[in-house]
Amino acid sequence: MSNQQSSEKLRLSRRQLLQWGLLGGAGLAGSAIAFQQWSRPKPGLPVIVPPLPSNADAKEVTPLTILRDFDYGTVTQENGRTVREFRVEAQTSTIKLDNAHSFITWNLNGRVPGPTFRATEGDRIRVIFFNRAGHSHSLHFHGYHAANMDGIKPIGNNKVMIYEFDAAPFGVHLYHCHVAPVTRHIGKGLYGMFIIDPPQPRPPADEIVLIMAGYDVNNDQKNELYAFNGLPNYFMHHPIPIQQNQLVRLYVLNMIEFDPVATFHLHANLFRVNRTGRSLFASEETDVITMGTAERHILEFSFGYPGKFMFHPHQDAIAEAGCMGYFDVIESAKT
Ligand SMILES: [Cu+2]
Repeated sequence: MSNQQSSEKLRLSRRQLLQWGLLGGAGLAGSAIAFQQWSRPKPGLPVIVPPLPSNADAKEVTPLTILRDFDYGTVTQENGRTVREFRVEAQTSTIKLDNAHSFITWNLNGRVPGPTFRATEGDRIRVIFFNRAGHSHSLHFHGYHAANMDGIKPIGNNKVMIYEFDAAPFGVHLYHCHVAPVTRHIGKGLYGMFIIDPPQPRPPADEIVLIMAGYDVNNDQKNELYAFNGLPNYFMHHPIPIQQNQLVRLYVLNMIEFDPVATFHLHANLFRVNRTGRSLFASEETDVITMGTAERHILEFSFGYPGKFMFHPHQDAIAEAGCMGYFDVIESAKT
């Protein structure tokens, strides 16, 4: 092989590696390289998002509709930069957790979890927070912001607060009420996810939000019921349709109070873990990841086999009390 051929080969492989996102990610181990390579979607193929089951009413907010519902706010340009304005209202409302339990929630815009706010790093975020819940509440965002925007000051009933800050750093974040006792304010539903996309978007994928939470239904500082996206056992009876061989990007958040940790486990597969979404690359591959309260990650996977596959925390007592669901992998047509 001539020197020219050899350098061309090297250049091509460098280009290919760059394409796969493997150069510049310092410290990636050999095994990381192997699964990074495998995880890339085939270029040019559209992302297939199977429709939700026909019985899901588009107007009704359910754990299924929350999955892929991203609130990008009202976008304006101010002095040459993108401003995203979110108008939200703290409310008090009752939801039916199961046949035996109605539960009074404190929530945003009538839903538990609250809206999934989404922005790109560097956008200006303006959250106009109306408190009509009957109690003092606040919105505390994770991420960078000034002290007076930290959301620890209670906002009284019928008061308004405007939280404003730059969206940074990119990653998967969260917000929640920070009024004491925080266990109670979060446990009653005042929390949600806040996704900040990197300036260069992640590759196309079917993007899904799953938030784990617990319900202390008798005020004994313990959870009696647990849920993904607000309702116990919902995804057991309404499996999440995903497409075979489709890259799924799961944004997962643990908002369970009282229990120190919960894991997330996926059946018959492994997922690539991007901790807090703070990288463009995954750092490990596993099928169970341990998450303390407020920890959140991006988990990427695709299913090679069609059929129904469970996901749940491997604290099986938590899973059996409602934090349990299925993916329904729809078979792709053979090409
Ligand atoms: Cu609160």
